[in-house]
Amino acid sequence: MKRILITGALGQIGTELTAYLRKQYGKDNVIASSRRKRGDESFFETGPFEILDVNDAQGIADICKKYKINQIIHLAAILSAKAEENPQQAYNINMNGTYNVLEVAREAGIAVFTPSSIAAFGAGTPADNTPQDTIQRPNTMYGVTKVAGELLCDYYYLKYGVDTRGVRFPGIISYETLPGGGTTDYAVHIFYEALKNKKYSCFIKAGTFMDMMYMPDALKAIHDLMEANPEKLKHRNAFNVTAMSFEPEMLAAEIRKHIPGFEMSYDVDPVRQSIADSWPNSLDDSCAREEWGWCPKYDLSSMTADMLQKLAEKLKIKQ
Ligand code: AKB
Repeated sequence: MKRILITGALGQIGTELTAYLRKQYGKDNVIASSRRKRGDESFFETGPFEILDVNDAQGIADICKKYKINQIIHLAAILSAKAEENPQQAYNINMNGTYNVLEVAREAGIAVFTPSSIAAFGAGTPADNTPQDTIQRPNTMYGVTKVAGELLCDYYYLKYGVDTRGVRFPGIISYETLPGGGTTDYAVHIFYEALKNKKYSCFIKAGTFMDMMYMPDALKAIHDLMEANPEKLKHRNAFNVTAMSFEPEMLAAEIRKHIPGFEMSYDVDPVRQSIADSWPNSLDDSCAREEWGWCPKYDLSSMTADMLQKLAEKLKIKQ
């Protein structure tokens, strides 16, 4: 029986992953955790919740013991743009948090999923169709912690046999919980502004391509990788995964098919722009497809249609 602990469960991925996994494995088998209680109160009525700071190794161990956890999905992290505001804090949470989770997993024989990111690549990486195995020299603190996290997870698997697994996520687009502090966040904000005001001022320059994925595919990626046959996993901790690659004008044009008067302007943020410029334009995710059957369902057009419909329902806006 699966007994899963999710760290960072109140974040963009965590809130939806908690509900998704509770449907699969039963509500009492998925323990949500976060540094503090915030957001929608109804979330806390859907199943077990614990206050947990990933810098508190003993706290992680205690919760794992209390609930007989056999899988940790370690989502707690500071994202790229926020990490550049306070690199020391980002190092502490992203690096030491991952180390603490791995140490508890080693001692208690727990499997671990840790998301890496397109941020694990840098300016020297081939930008188009970025290969699975290639140069990784990121120049952001977030990227540094993601590469180190990939390597640390490999180490715990090779040295101690901890069942570590992970993917390099692109920007995730969703309507339940807003992302916080990422470079790809424009691709979420744009939908809110399009529906509310029919215009959006974008902080990323036109022509800047990045990989993206709609939330239902991201949830399925985590689930499917954790259920995959371990014997087939050659790249267990850092699978390239993607669903689409676009630049802001392409997204705006797609939104205009549903909201004809939508206007896009630009107020480029130099910090987030330079991060985006250092990331790939598009990933090659063939290893994930071959090794565990990765196959996303949503492309730019189906994601945009679904996102506008679901977000309009949520915001109670008539289209
Ligand atoms: C970010 O923009 O920081 C994240 C990511 C791509 O890891 N969404």
